Amino acid sequence: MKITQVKVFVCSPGRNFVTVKVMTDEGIFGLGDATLNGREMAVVAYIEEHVAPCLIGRNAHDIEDIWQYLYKGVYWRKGAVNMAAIAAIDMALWDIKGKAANMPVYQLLGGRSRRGVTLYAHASGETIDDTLDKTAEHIAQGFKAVRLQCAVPGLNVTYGVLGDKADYFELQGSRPLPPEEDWSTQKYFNMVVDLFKQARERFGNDVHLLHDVHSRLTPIESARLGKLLEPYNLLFLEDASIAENQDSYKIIRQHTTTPLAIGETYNTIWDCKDLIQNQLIDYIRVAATHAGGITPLKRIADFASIYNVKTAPHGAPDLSPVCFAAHMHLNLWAPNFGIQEFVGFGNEHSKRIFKHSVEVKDGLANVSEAPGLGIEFDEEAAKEYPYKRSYLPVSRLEDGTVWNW
Ligand code: GCO
Ligand code: MG
Repeated sequence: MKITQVKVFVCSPGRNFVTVKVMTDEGIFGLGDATLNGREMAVVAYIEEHVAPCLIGRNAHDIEDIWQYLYKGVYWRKGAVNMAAIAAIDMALWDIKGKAANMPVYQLLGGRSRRGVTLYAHASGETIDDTLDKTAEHIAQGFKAVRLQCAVPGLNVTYGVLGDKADYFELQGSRPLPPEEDWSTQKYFNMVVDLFKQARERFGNDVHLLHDVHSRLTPIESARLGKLLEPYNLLFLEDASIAENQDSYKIIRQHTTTPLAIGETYNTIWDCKDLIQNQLIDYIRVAATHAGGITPLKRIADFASIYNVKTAPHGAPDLSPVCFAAHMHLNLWAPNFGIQEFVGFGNEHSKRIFKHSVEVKDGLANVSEAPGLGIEFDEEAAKEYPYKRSYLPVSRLEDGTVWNW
């Protein structure tokens, strides 16, 4: 089965998505997600100019060979733009193989390891009460795990929070230049410990609670937060500190038993090899779209399983439903799957473009038996939502110093 064409689409039904369609001479095509939030057009140019011409005429069944060709052949290796491009091609080829075999992709990966995929929902509020009310709504809907984010009193904007304190990440669409957010670790600490204390008082110990620090703390501050949160039994504390220096997580690990998760920005296994091998984390959050697709995620999951590290794929709204579908198949298969982040299936515009086969019931997700990834993309509808330049925010400390985002 020969690849005849690689098409790239950019649409913005509320936020930008880059979707790749790989066509073959047998009429079967596959879909992939190449969305790199805030740098979308770099990936579009990369695929159209540098990747697509190399694929024409290749056998669409040679997933591994094509992955190695694109990864090793580029010479420069790694990098967010390169790996998002490889990811989209890889997902599309798995989609094609599944359609050709008339099987859902999870069957090709090795079959089902579980009844369904446990999801965690987002509860974000302007006050602790507001956040807890939203948590209660998710629990009432059947979710067994909820991520809690709350506005920090005294700051203008807080990551993950909407309303008057709107977090610019969530409201993509009208940010032609990067907005700026302020940060104070001192003010944050006062709020966050209270948030989880009250959450446990109100909801008891059965529900899983999670929290994303978005890399705002130094390792010793993360260690302190992990210790302070121990009584509230989090499923995990996400992105406590940046781990460009993977050894720095030893500091956090030496001080706390709060489970740690990281990895949503990682492009390859090399970004997390030491974290996994030294058992410095408990959950690895690499996403198919940003780490080269299904092929390397399967490899990372197997490697992580040796060290008791579970998978918890990134599931923010800037990963398209095509990526979510890819994660669903990996999650159904991976013996060491942990939990999947879930923010719903997008707005009404997005739902017109992407038609998926995922069903959610009582906080558990499942795919249909549709062959391939089980996702459809409406090219005509996508044309109604043209690309809009939009950036992620930049974070600064109160004295103006640029900080981690
Ligand atoms: C998450 C993430 C997102 C990211 C976003 C950046 O855990 O869901 O931290 O909120 O900020 O994906 O594009
Ligand atoms: Mg995160």
